[in-house]
Amino acid sequence: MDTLKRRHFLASAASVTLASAAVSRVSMAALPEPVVQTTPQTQPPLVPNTGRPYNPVVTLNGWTLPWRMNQGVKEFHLIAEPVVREMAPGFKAHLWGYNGQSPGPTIEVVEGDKVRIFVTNRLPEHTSIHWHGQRLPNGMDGVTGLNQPGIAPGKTFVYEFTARRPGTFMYHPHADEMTQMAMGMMGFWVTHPKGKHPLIDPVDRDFCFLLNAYDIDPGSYTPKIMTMLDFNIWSWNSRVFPGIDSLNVRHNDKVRIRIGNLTMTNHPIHLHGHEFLVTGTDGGPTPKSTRQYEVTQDIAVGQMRQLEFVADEEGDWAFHCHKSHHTMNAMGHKVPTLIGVDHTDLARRIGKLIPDYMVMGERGMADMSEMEMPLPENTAPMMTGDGPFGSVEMGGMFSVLKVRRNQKPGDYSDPGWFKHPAGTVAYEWKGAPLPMKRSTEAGKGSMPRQSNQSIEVKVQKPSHSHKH
Ligand SMILES: [Cu+2]
Repeated sequence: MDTLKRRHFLASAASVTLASAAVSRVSMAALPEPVVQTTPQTQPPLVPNTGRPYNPVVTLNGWTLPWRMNQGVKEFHLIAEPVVREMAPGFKAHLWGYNGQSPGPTIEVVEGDKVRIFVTNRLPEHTSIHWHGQRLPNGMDGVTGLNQPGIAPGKTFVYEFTARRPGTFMYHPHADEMTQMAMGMMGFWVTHPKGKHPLIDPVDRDFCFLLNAYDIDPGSYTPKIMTMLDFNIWSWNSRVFPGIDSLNVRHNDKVRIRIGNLTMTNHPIHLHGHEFLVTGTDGGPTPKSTRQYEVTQDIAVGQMRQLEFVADEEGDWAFHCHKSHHTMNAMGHKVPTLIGVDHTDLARRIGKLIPDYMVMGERGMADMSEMEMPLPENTAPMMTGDGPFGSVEMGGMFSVLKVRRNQKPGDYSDPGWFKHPAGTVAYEWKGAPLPMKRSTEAGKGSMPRQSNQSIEVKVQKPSHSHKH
């Protein structure tokens, strides 16, 4: 994990952490050193070297958060902060996330683990974390105002609970949720079973990602947080095709894909070339008697699903949301041109009027120098992706399952395009065209044709006289 950059900020944060009454309850020398990830590339599985063993997951275009063991408790440190996320090559977004990225790192624990999560808030407003789907003490559920006060900017809170049931979970703020989730604050959580489980099979590859959505006009960087339905960026782990890494597996691998939906609409996720079983839902592993083979699984808002299959067909198989508008990138028409807007000067001038004003993403980041660079239009093409046969004409929630005989166990690298055996690719018909002949039987049966005259259909458009 040499791409992980460790950030030392304990000295500057010391006054902050000591000021928190919650932290002082925990007997410890210091907070766990926060680990920050700077690349959006899929990181290899984090094989556990402390605590109970398990078979780690691979987070698509993401990573798993390392922990430290403290007297039998697994300790994690999440930093809620503004981040710059490359959503696809040439397209960056100013989001809010955790530990350098949106979504935040995946948290992996084992059933029965005692877990302590430190959450430091570096956002300009209060936050909290709700551990979506977990059994835990009510005061650890993270709903601001209901279960705890919000975590003020600069403060650190501690969440402690035992991961009681194995399964697929998520985490996200429960404070100014509309803003903070629209800005990208969310993460994945996997609780592995301790030992053999009758309903949880061991797999060779275990992938996970979140469905998320943004409204970012082409040429701008920050999501519009008031959008309720009309999003234009449909992403997996805050990446859009062709920025989403392929899922690379070995032929005949048993594969599990865990998906959580934190958008505002449902997504029918469709896999080509294989049938899968839904082996897990929000409530944990599904009873075997309820499992049936599917090629599409609808995932509703707030739901998690586990899809499992044996990858026994070689090739490059499309894997995508089946809503065709969700496999496209930004389609904005009323686009304000922000290219060339000098945010540095804007911030300085507004700062005279509002002393605390800051441009999104300013705190703790070097984005201002980036803004002064000459920028190309910051967006991803609506339909794009160069495949071996031309443009794939996709965007958004689209990736490829690559099944290869020579993919080594544990190797997640991209094997390149599939080399089709001779005679197995659709081809153009080069023979004589078939004669076209119209049927003379039309109109028979229960609905006989009345006359040979053609019927004209008049379309009356609604008038626009009323004012909006
Ligand atoms: Cu969709």
